[in-house]
Amino acid sequence: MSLVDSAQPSRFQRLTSTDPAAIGIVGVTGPAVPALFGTVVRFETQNAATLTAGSVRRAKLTEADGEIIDDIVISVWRASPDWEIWLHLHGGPWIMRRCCERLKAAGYHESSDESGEAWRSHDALEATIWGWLPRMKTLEGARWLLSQRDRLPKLLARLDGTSKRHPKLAAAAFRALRERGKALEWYSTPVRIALIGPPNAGKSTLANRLAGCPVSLESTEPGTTRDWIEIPAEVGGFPVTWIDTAGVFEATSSLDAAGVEATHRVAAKADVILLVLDSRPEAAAETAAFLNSPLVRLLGSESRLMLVVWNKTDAVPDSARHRNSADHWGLALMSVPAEAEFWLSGLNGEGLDRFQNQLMITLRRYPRRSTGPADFRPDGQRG
Ligand SMILES: Nc1nc2c(ncn2[C@@H]2O[C@H](COP(=O)(O)OP(=O)(O)O)[C@@H](O)[C@H]2O)c(=O)[nH]1
Ligand SMILES: [Mg+2]
Repeated sequence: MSLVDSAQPSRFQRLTSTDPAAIGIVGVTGPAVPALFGTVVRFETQNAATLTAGSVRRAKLTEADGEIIDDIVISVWRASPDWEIWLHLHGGPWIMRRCCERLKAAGYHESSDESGEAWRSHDALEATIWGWLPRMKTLEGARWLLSQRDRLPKLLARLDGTSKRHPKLAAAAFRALRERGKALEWYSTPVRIALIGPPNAGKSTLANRLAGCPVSLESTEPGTTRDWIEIPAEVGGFPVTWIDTAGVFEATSSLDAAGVEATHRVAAKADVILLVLDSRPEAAAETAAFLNSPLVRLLGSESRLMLVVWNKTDAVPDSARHRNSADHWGLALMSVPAEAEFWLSGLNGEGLDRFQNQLMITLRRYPRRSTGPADFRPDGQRG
């Protein structure tokens, strides 16, 4: 369906309502669309010349002075010379209004076509999918979401066709539907994984390796990390935030004590706890002290999902490995599921692939930890 109206070549229209929704889409059309790039809309790396029909790009919606109004996604329905693009905003009346003001200042007219007929027809499913797109934190998530345009109707048709005659098939289809809701959350909300352990266990080295670049200071000096550091990354296409923390030990100085205290706070807010332990026999005393610390006892008593990494395997002879396992440490590690124990070396990367491959499989078996009622919207989605 054509949008082009040669009498009013540069137009935009709000394609979603302006209620305080979490998403908003503004369609923009006209030959002058490229003039918006670099002024109203800025790309980090691409330039407009690389945009073709079907392109989807992250960008910033900006003020004239470059100040960022919103992180957005742009989808290109038609490119040069007769452009049609959609700006996918993080909804909210203020961002929507500011976007429209910026477009007006750039010489665009707001289309008053209430029926929306001049615009590309879009069904409710498609609109919802486009609306969710900016929330996807990884490319894999975006691909998965877009694939639902074809897959979801097929699933619904299966449900419709089988529900009466084949209750078992219908139940499976319902389960598949529910899984999609969960996948949406996993792709849009990074799971927060706190690396917690005694000083010198190799938390910072591991965090840097998982991030793929040095972010955290590593050193043989215990107590190098006193604050915590959040590192956004992805594992198997899912967004995660690794949180490197200060080592937990019986602190004597007030600065060290503040570091341990900060680790307690981080642990309380993390979705998952990754206990990083030094598997070398000479570290056994520190490991024992850490596992008996008030923090680990508290986490154990809360039945928090804990994963264990036995680190520094490169420095442990094979024969000594069996001595370290959650079983061996008994009560302290009772809430560690068997498949959530990993042996690896943050230093040379041994065992890291297996850890990353297994991690999300393990995590998805368990409900995500609620961080309190305030984080949940009435529809059950996380805010
Ligand atoms: N052999 C060996 N040494 C490691 C490994 N990971 C870390 N280290 C060393 O252990 C020391 C402490 O590492 P760091 O990451 O700062 O520990 P953190 O205090 O737990 O953050 C450093 O000298 C690291 O080089 C590992 O997998 N194997
Ligand atoms: Mg550290």
